[in-house]
Amino acid sequence: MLEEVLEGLRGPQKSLPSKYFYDERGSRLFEQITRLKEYYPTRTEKAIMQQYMPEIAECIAGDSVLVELGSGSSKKIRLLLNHLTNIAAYVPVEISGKYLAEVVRTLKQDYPNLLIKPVCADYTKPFQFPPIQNPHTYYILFYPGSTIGNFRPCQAQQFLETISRILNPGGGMIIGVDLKKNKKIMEAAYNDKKGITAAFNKNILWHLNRELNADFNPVNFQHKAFYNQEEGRVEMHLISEKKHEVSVAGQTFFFEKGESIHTENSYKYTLDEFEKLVQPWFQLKKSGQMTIIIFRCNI
Ligand code: AVI
Repeated sequence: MLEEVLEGLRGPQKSLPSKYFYDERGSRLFEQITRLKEYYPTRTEKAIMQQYMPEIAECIAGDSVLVELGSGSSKKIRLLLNHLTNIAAYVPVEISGKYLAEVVRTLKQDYPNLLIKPVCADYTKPFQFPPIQNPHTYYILFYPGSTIGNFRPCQAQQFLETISRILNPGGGMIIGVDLKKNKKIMEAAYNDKKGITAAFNKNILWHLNRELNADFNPVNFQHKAFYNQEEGRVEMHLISEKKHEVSVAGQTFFFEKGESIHTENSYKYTLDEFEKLVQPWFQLKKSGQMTIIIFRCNI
């Protein structure tokens, strides 16, 4: 974490890896974001999943292991679990350990017959996959929420390549991706009136203060989010309100008034662009090898 953070703050455009939003408080704030009126992706994706669940469930063999990377509240997986019998196991992978433990506790109560093998890990790095005692043939990756949009397209391709090597033939991926749409709708989703997204953005600084002995004062920064048309992404930044300095693990960083820390990219795709992105590794229709189901996250 320290290395990544220092590297990001040393660049001419200061930046922080967006995965560090998600400590316990950050995960809760994100949960609140998903319920906001302005934040359309979650409810839209849920509606699509509900509508097409019988077709989706049909594509998943009974002895599959469901793997969810960045499982968070594990709410959407319930839609799948409710439609599937005889799943070999569910493997939620989540960076925030406390949150994961809490979520798994309630899942176990609600699905007493399901084998749940939680993994507390940063899934962007190699991690130990747990042994699955139940017989199983296929791995199905569940990757909803347009989280793929938080990678740069070249990183997304590397990620897809890694995934395709892990999934045995016959395995597959259920992925959610937010499509390009009206700029106003996209910008409103990241600038909610209640200020929850602003609190979520600033939470990364509290996280660094705690974990890396930093002394950011979040009051000195303002939340900014906008759609960058050229890059096809919503960007989130924290803008320094005044000239000041901050110490991180004993190293000093200078901020000018108005200088930004780039904290997140959320890429939006057209369906064509997304097809091109996944094409080297995944087929879009069910085939003997691999299945990918694209959820159209449209308003
Ligand atoms: C998790 N990820 C897909 C969210 C997004 O829309 O990029 C994170 C988020 N950032 C601000 N609001 C939500």
